[in-house]
Amino acid sequence: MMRLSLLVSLTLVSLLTVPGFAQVPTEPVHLLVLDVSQEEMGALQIELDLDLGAALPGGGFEVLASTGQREELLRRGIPTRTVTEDLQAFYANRLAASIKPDPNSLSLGAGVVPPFGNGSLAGYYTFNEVAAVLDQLTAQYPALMTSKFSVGTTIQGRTIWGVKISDNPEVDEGEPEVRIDALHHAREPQSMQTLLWFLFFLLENYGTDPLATYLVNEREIFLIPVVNPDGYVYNQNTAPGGGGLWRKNRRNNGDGTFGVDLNRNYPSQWGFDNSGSSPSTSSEVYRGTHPTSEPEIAGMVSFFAGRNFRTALSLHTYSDLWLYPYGYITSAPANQAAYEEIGNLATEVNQYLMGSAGSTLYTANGVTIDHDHLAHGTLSWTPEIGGDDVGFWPPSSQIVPLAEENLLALQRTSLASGAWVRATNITETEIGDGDGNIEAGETVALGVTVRNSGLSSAATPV
Ligand code: 0X9
Ligand code: CA
Ligand code: ZN
Ligand code: CA
Repeated sequence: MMRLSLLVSLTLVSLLTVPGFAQVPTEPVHLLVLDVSQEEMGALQIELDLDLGAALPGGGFEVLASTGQREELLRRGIPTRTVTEDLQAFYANRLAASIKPDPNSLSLGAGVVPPFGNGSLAGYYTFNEVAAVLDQLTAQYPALMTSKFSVGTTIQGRTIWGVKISDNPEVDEGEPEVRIDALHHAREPQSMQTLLWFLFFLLENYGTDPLATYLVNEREIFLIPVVNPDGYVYNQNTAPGGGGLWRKNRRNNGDGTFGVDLNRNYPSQWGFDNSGSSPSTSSEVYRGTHPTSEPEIAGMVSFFAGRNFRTALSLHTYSDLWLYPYGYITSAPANQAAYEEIGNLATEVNQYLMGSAGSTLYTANGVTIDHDHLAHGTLSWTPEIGGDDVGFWPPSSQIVPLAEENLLALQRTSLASGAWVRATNITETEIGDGDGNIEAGETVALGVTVRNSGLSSAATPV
């Protein structure tokens, strides 16, 4: 009996080894909670090459660790609790049991193939499906959206696609520019789904919804749904049912290890210190050999330099956070008040915790938000979409709700790239007998206070 089950599992293992993918992860990783301070976490991350998943709202950190790393943590007496054994298998099983949204009841994205939330990667779009969806949308809405264009080419030769949404999309009309990107980290597909949900909102509601119409007419919205195609396709191939945990790109580091963390490779403050960013090739936060060493980031950096983004979002998952600069140190920039004002308005629906990245999460250098801020003065946030209940691969049934809870935030961040005049207070003064009722023939004076929460000036009268 024992022998038979051993044989069966050996056969399964060899069936699961996909030819042509030498890097199929053999060692399972587990999800642990470490009850440590931010400083201890920073040190452990670098010392033990720990893979940080999330910061917990009540304190402590979720980390992804191999069996060997877990043993080392326990040996050192670090307060360690295992939440999930073999996280990739857990995600894959949960996805297999989850129900995809019914295309007939989708409020957005029902008309494309495959419909939103019905991608072939457990509901998530594959890299090729993202490109196919962009092509379908350009064909359907040529007056509102450009054809997909290249922002750069990856090490494996894939194109990083961008699109621009605006009226007269092929013309640079000088309208305020905003950028939203997603999937720097290959295991964070909900970032890409959230970005595309906003794209569907703009296109499908243009001409009927006043906000969609205004944003398309008065802004130039640049979207880059997959910054790390090589890493994402690696997850597709190694975990076709979803749940792949690869994070970095797929650079061959030449020493048996693969990958550079694309959110450590930006040139601003690159390698400032070894907190949250590592010079070690095997680290999940390996920053590369030099600033902008990765073609993905070289493409992003030159794209930013050629545009004038006033606001930007670089979407990640997960932890329910809304992070602004600085990332590389714990202090905040001089224009923190503007970050707070726009960030507070953005998070009104999702209620994500907002703060500077270095103080709220952990310090890390060479990150997107710091490059936006330091090199271009772009007001830039890194949202961490979703709670620790959903993790990196939320159930397929959560793809729409998580995208929807962030829709207002993407809309408002886009509004803020230009003038954004909002009524903040309305007063009524009855000119009459003062009894609080407007009797026939009486007049009420309305006083409206408006505030420009955006980044450009507006003409008066408003
Ligand atoms: O570590 C990251 O790159 C981001 N978190 S994730 O879990 N998606 O990997 C956060 C980056 C925010 N910036 C800093 N913390 N400095
Ligand atoms: Ca335009
Ligand atoms: Zn991330
Ligand atoms: Ca004025």
